[in-house]
Amino acid sequence: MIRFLYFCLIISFATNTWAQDQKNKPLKGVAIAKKGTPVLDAKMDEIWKSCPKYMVNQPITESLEIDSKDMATATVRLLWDDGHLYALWVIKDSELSADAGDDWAQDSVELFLDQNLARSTTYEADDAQYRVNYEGKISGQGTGYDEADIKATTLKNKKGYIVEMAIRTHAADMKAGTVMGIEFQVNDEHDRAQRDAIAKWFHTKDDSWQDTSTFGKVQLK
Ligand SMILES: [Ca+2]
Ligand SMILES: [Ca+2]
Ligand SMILES: [Ca+2]
Repeated sequence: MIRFLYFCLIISFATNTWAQDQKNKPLKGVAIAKKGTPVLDAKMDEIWKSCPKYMVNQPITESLEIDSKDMATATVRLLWDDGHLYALWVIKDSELSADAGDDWAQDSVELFLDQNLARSTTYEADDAQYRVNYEGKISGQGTGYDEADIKATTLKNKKGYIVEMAIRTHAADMKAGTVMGIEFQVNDEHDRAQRDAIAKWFHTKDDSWQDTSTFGKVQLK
């Protein structure tokens, strides 16, 4: 009898632990942004250290011109406050270059944002693509893109570079619980003046620049 009760206890404990693990497990394609305001200096503020980080390391196969193990990858952390979404990128890139003529072909990171989560297949007035190259040059596209909405700083290091960016939001209700569409991308110019690899966080096709329907999501916490 005692053995049976002990057995039941173990099963119950295992089931609860499993349920708890499932509850705490991050949902694929859903990023969490904590509330906080970092200093935009390309250095990791204390608050960043407590944020979950997301891997931008999935190659777009048809755009891969180099071995995927040589491809630039990144981790991204997110914060938000009343008027902004912030992203801290730590990029691993062994060969830094901005020799390519097109901004999107230079060593750079891109954040795609669908502020009203309409998931439209074309860009609407709230949708934009924000890009920062490793030297801190800002560019972007999309119906909702305004260069005045983005500020960023960058710093090179031994393994690659860091980008800390602030995006001024205008179409999202910035409060806990709000969800926006989001995607992250790293462009890698490797050894020629052209883009040799694209790494992404969630959707592994090169169409986030024109279609918001396949973005992942960010939830403000
Ligand atoms: Ca900082
Ligand atoms: Ca939208
Ligand atoms: Ca590179």
